Amino acid sequence: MTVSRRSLIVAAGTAALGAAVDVAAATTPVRRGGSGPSGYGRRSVHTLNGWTLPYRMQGGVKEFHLVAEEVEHEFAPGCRAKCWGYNGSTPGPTIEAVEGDRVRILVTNRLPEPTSIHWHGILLPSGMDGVSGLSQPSIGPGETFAYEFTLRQHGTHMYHPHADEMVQMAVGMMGLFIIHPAGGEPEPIDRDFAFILHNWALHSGTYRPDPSIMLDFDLWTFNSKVFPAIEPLVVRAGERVRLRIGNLSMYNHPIHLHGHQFEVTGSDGGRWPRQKWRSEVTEIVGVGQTRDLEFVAAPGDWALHCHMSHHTMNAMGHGIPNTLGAKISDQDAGLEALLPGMMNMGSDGMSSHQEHVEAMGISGPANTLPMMTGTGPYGALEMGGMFTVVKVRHGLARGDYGDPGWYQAPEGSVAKMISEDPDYGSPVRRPRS
Ligand SMILES: [Cu+2]
Repeated sequence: MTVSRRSLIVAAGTAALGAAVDVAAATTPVRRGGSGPSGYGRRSVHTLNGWTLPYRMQGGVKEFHLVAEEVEHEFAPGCRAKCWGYNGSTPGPTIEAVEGDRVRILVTNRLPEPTSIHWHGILLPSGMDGVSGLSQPSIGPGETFAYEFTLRQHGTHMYHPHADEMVQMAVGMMGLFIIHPAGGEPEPIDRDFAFILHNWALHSGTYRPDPSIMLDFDLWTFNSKVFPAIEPLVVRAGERVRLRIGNLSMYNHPIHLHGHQFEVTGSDGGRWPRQKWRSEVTEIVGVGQTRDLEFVAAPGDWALHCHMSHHTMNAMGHGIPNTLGAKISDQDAGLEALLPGMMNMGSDGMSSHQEHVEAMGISGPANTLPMMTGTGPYGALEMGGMFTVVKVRHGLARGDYGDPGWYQAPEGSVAKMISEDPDYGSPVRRPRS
């Protein structure tokens, strides 16, 4: 049975936050693709590559239904895996509600092992905290548990299992839990984006993330997607934008935005008082933390990425000999005899990697993305992993998130070549000692 759009909560974009409409009971949990309006109109969070879970009103309680289950997931075209998530996706759907709401969250376990859900950062009775064995019995396979509590705060929060946590999180079980302030935003937000940082050990040629890996991951993701599959953040010039970023990976990630100084305005602890805001261009989102970043958008195409350079690459080998600067081309013939098809790389830097993969059509191992990829209006981007583009344009309609293509820079405002002579000019060098 599919849930019709009408059976979901529908509130006009102009409706006050928190104004809920009772609807006909829907008895089936909503899977990805069956998503409808979240009920918060324009103020709704835009989950990158994701969706908001609809709810239904049951006697004054907002009732949500999560299903923990295996999902088929695509990190980017050419790389798929069997992951675990909620309601057909990893991360699971975003839960949105309003400070003061009473919420009931049904959790059905369709995994082969017990699970539970911890509501990360949310103030609630101890018995609703979701720690298997400590605050509740585990939810066994096939069972449905009900969590119910009243939201006494606002802010950017998360949910994840607290049962066999290392395995269940490593294979994708997590989601965002956004609580809007009861009185609306003191500073109106025009576009409110949300994503979770994560890492995955999906070894070349395999289709199941490996939960045993602690450091050397293959994929670094925003909402379980890598560049170039992470959707761009489309914004109208002059709009106030918030990025809500959570981290349930195994690393801290310095998230860097080009072209703007953003203000860090909130965290798991809600929206900070104005005197605590600070101006940054890079903000470390630590493991288990969330951060809210706000800025007024300036026109252009602006990179948004993790500043750990390995985290903006896709699958790569570790522990291989460093050939940078080595003269090994004379050895090629001999090596070719020993290793047919072998091609040495990296002695002049790695830039040729993307060219080799794309122009020369060299395919890597099965189900493995090239280390760096993507082409912009001026050539190869040589990126992967935690990288996407904030596309700010004049004249977009409110609520239009459609990809506007590449930025048309005004005449004379793009860096350009002025000489092809390596001896050009008289640059000052530090004297040799
Ligand atoms: Cu990172």
